[in-house]
Amino acid sequence: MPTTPLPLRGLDDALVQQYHRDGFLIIENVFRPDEVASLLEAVEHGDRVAKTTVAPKDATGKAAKLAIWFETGTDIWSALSTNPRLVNNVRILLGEEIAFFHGKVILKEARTGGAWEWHQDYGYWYDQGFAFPRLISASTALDPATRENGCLEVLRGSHRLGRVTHGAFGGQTGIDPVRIKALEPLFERVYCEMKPGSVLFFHSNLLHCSGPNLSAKHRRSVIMCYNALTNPLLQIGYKDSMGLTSRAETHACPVGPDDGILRAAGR
Ligand SMILES: O=C(O)CCC(=O)C(=O)O
Repeated sequence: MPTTPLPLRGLDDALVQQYHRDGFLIIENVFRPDEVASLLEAVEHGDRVAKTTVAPKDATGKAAKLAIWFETGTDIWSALSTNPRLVNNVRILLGEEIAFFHGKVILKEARTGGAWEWHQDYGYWYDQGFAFPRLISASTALDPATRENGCLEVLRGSHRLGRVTHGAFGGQTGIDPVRIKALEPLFERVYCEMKPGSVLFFHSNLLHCSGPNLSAKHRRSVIMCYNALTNPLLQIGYKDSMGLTSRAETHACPVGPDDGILRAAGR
């Protein structure tokens, strides 16, 4: 699908309108090859991914592996989550100041990577207590993302449905497949094929899924999620499967230096 190179100073009004219409936006060349190489090095050899990887099963029993964390820290992942090319553009898209929520690396490895069932991120985050769906995810491709290796699939404009009920389907939290079948003809299904360094910004109510990776090529990506700074996290007694309550920073996400990723990698 056609994508857009990042305008020098950030997203312009036409791209913001496109985001509000479609619920997502793919921007090419946000990160350079040396930055992507540094992030992949940290995926393969860094502590953060090694220590935070979990592997929920998909409907067929394949592991949908991801590493997930809730604090910014001081490493290369912190440099990515505070990079102005993400933070400032998320601020522009949400139209308000933002706080860091969490980061995660999707590890969809060759031949073994599991699927993600149809869901909205706010289907999960509503239950965690976020009062409004004023949250955005920014997914950066680290490997080429293609239909063959299980790229993200979205229903264009589906964020306008509002939050849809989620339940336990296919071993994951997701939307009832019967409802998805009925909803799908209302929207265009878009396969988000992306080059490394491209970023997909998407609304927390956008319906999305991704297939298994049956190909010989890895599909790894890193997703930074941000909450509007004034979006309350309600204390409603939510606990995750490990008994932990939900967390989100309560201060504005810092804006780091543009070359922070390379600096953190010692390049
Ligand atoms: O990137 C993927 O394959 C799935 C990620 C996803 O669905 C999510 O983070 O909500």
